[in-house]
Amino acid sequence: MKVGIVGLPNVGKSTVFNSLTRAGAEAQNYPFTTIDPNLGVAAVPDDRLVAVARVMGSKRIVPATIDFVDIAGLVRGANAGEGLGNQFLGHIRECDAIAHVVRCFEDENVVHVHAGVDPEGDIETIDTELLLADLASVERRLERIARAAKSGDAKLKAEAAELERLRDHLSDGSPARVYPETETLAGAMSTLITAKPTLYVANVDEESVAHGNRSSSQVEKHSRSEGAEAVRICAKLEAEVAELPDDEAREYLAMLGVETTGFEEFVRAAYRLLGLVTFFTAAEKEARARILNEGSTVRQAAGRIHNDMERGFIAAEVGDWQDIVAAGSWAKAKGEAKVRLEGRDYVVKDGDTILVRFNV
Ligand SMILES: Nc1nc2c(ncn2[C@@H]2O[C@H](COP(=O)(O)OP(=O)(O)OP(=O)(O)O)[C@@H](O)[C@H]2O)c(=O)[nH]1
Ligand SMILES: [Mg+2]
Repeated sequence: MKVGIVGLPNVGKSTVFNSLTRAGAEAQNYPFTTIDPNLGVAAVPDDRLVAVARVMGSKRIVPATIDFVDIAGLVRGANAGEGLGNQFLGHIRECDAIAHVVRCFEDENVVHVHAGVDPEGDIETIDTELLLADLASVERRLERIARAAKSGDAKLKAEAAELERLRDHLSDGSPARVYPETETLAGAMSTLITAKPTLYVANVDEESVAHGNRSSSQVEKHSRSEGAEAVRICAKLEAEVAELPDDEAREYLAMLGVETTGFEEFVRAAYRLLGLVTFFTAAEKEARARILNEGSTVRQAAGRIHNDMERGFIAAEVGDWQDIVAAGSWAKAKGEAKVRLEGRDYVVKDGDTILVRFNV
């Protein structure tokens, strides 16, 4: 899974990126600190995996990961070449989801590129730029397809007609994600930024992490109106916490009245937004968590582990992580009938621990 971080310049995108990936990207108090995109990987924190690894005697723990890309800030007029962000939107087109960072913290020392802290206005500015970028991309594709369709190819003609409708839809100011899905447009849609699920990140002050503030409420309201997800984090605090050992981090957060790190919230929201589940595999060598689309079968899950396992799939032993941990070992869980043998069409549930039987 890959998430692209967007937002105005100087709102804390790189700080958020650092808090998620511990990648140490440059975050400074001036717009356009980020020029070349930062790429980083975040390990998904999961206490369940640690517990499973312990009872399975696994030597190594390999968490699920999420890739992040942090690009230059977008400004009003980006589509017409203003600022820098527009050049890097290609990186966002490859992503599965967008994290839209919105400034919700007051700090007179940190320059705001437009009028001042104004979440609604900021979101609209970014949305407009993303929409215009998509519109330009659809127009380019339409031109290409329409030219090719002159050969009389029925499929190309159909796509050209659909693209015209999509262009009009975007021109009216509606994002691609609310355009009805069609097979003809699948290719075009996969590259459109406004077609991607969006997670708003309200970047608040330390004091507002626990209960939010007026600005973060606006972001939450906006996100609800779109059926999107919103999380509240203090990026600056998170970036500091990310540098601490786990137990110290929790203690520090507890002092501020926060139970989980913003990153944990972020991951949970991303899972809800994208409809994801986690499953575990565990043996002596390693215990591993993997991300899967909700509704996937155990055979598809096997394919995430290895292609051969999907091809030669016979059956899978499946147990809920909690039952395995309570039993104390895989063998004991089996003895207590907590491990079931499932066929290829079994739909994997969040927290399943899976042992695949397959033919090579
Ligand atoms: N007070 C406060 N300052 C913050 C917070 N988050 C980020 N900042 C500061 O805001 C400034 C900009 O942060 P960056 O992470 O570089 O912002 P950016 O969005 O990546 O900026 P560009 O790359 O220039 O577009 C830095 O000085 C940060 O320390 C926060 O939650 N509170
Ligand atoms: Mg930056």
